[in-house]
Amino acid sequence: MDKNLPDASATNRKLVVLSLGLLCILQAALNISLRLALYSSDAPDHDAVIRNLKEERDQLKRKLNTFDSSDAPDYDAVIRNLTEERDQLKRKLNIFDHYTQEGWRYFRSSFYFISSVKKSWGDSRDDCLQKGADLVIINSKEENEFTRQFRRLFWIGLTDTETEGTWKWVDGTLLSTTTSYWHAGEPNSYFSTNEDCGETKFHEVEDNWNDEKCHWQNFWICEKKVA
Ligand SMILES: [Ca+2]
Ligand SMILES: [Ca+2]
Ligand SMILES: [Ca+2]
Repeated sequence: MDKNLPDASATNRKLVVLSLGLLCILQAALNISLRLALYSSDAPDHDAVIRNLKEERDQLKRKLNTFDSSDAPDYDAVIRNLTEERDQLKRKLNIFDHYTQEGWRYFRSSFYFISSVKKSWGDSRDDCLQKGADLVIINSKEENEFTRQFRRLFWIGLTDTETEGTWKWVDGTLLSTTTSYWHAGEPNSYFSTNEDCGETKFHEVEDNWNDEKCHWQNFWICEKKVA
C-alpha cells in the first residue's frame, strides 16, 4: 500500500461525520423554517379564511348569476324549437291545403293524384313529374289496398325496361319480394310480347298486379310523399 495515499477508512469516517453534521444542520434549518412558517401563518390565517369564505360566496353568487343566464338560453332554445315545430306544421298545412284543393287524396303521409284520362306509362310518368311527384311506389299492403279500392287499371311506378325480369320502382329501388302483389302467373310478358310496365288490374284479389306493354293507354296514380 502506498503510504502517501490517505487511509481509505479514515477518509470514509470523515465523510460520514461530515454528512451527518450536514444532515443535522439541514434538519435544524428545516425545523426552524417550518416553525417560522407555522407562526407566521398563524396570524394571517383568519384573514385567509375570511378571504376564502368571501371568495366562495362570490363564486356562488357568480354561479347563481351564470345559472340564471344559462337558464335563459334554454328557454330560448325551447321557444326556438316550438317556433320551428309551428312553422313546420304551417308548411305541412299549406301543402295539405294545396294538394287537397287540387283534388289529391291523402293517405299515410302521401298525396295521390288519380288521373281521369288515359296515357302511356311514360306519358303518365311525365305528368306526375310535372306535378312534382312520380308514379306511385307501393311500399305496403295497405298502400296496395288504397290503390285497389278504385277498382281501375292504373299504371304504377314499376318497370323492367332496364333489365328484363328485374323490376324496379321509379326511384331506382328494386322490387322487394315481401311487398310485391303480382297476380298469379304475372309478370308474364304475355305471348312473348314486351310487357315492361306495371299496372293494377285484377281488382277482386289482393295480388292484383300485371305487367303490360308500356305504350298501352291506362289511367295512372301519382304519389307525392310528405316529408
Ligand atoms: Ca308509396
Ligand atoms: Ca318485361
Ligand atoms: Ca302480363
